[in-house]
Amino acid sequence: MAEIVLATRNQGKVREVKRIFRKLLPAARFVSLAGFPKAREVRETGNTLEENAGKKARYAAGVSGLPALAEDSGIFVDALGGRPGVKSSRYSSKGDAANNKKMLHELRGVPAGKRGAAYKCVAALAVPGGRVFFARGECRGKIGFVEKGKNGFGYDPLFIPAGFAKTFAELGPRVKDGMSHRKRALKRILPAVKRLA
Ligand code: ITT
Repeated sequence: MAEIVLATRNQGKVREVKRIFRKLLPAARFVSLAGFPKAREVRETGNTLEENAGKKARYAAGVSGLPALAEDSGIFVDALGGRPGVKSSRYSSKGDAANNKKMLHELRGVPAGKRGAAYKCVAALAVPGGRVFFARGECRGKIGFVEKGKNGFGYDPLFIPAGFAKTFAELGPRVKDGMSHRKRALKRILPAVKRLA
């Protein structure tokens, strides 16, 4: 099977994408974009997850000459009108810990029944000089009142998936991978990945 460039700088995503593919398609082989000296950071200027995922995948395929898989994701909070959404990684501009603090601060006084949220992910697979395939995944849940748990990354200590009473950071990788926005998007893009073989 052809090598695929994993076009992300987020180590939490790298871990999850590899873990999810180990189950979905064990033959898939990933290489890091960091191994290509010409590769630069892609500015996420799009207003949608699709735009940013497509931009990152196209750039990585161009600079590496290999098929490239990228994803753009975020957390969309009902009580915040869908924010931080596509801007989730830059919400506080000070990293994951500060993002979580800011979210708790913005949601102070919001009752349990109104703390609904969705993680969303768009995966994009670009073939050098060819087309880009897209697939979307979502996972609904709610935002807790305090950070809990040590697994995962980003907003996981705050995100309680629907049907559970614990956060993704408490539930751990098996539960998260069974239902996450990333797993759902990657499962849907699988046929396009298999056609690369
Ligand atoms: P790349 O663009 O290099 O892939 P990034 O961290 O900038 O890395 P995004 O722009 O897609 O990626 O931002 C997604 C943000 O949404 C990420 O930084 C997290 O804060 C949050 N996020 C997405 N999926 C998540 C998950 O499964 N668990 C926790 N937080 C998540």
